[in-house]
Amino acid sequence: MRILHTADWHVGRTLRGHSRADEHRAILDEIVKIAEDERADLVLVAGDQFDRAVPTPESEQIVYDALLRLARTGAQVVVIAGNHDNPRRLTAIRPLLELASVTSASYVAPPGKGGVVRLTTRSGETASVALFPFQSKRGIVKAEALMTGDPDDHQKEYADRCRAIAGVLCSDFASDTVNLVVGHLTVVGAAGDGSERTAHIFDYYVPADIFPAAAHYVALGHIHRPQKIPGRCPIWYAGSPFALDFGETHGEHSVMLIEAEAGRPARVELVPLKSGRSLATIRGCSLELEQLAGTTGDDFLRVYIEEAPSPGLAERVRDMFPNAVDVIVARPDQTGAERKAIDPGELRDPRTQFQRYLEERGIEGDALTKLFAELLEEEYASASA
Ligand SMILES: [Mn+2]
Repeated sequence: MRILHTADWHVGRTLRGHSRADEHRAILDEIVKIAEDERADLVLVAGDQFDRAVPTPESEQIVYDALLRLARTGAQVVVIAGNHDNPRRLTAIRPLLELASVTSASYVAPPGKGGVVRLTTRSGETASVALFPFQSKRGIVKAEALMTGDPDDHQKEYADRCRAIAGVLCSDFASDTVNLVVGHLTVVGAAGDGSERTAHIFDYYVPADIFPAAAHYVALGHIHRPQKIPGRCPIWYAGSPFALDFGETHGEHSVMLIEAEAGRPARVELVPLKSGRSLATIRGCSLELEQLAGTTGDDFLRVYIEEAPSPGLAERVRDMFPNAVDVIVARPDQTGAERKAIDPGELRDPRTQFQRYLEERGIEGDALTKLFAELLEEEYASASA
């Protein structure tokens, strides 16, 4: 049986207000094409299909279209809720997804109640798939307990309960089926993905050994950098399909392809994805930046301008780099710019105060000083009228 594992699409994510919908369409096209070309029998989508709990109609269209196209390749499709997805929305659409042979799970459930599904693929083989959608710590550790006691105890309680859940879900893994887990959670051993949003991700985690040796493969979502987690069976994060923010410039984006057969170890292959635009950071004074203009392709850019701020500087740099989404004026450290002793008499004049402020901040401000003086004149004029 051939299995394709993907996760963390985050459809609807924008970059400083720039839509990424076209990139999402392109990357999901690429994933559907891989499923087709590789004749995947089973596609596992391990959570965070959406970026937010209340997706736009455009995001819904992109996600559901992708799921349906994956199903139309002839593969069985399994999708679980991640922490960014709204589990109730996924539950609401579940009967419609079922019509298209897309199996979904919003919450952890006992094996007989949707927690484990048995799917027979077009190759005639049977897969037993344990579903471990995202569980908030509140779903595992009682709210009341969270208010009191030691956070380390809560972590242990969370890990212990997740272990118990995994134990029950994986208890009927048999020797004549391909045994799989799809989960959205943090498994220790996972290196940080450098994402700007990792802070809340790394609060609760489980050890890799909650997954049994009887599993052919554990398909994870939640960490955005593709990686193998050492454990008793192959455990992988597929990673996000393209760079979602400037913390994710590791450049590794992929889906996983797994070849599995009952009673034999699985073969796992990482397939790189190419459709997403890269995010790059460049820095320098405006002369140095000028040299880089036109060399950055269609990368989204974060630009650090390393010189004293002056009026219109950021705008000029934006003109040089139409794909700049972040322009930050980072003044080089002032050296030897000592603060002059303040003469109180001198500071009585607002123009002098403003001048001093500009000097202190290292801002070249002839035009600004002039404008300030004009504003001040107007103010004086209207005050005396
Ligand atoms: Mn995610």
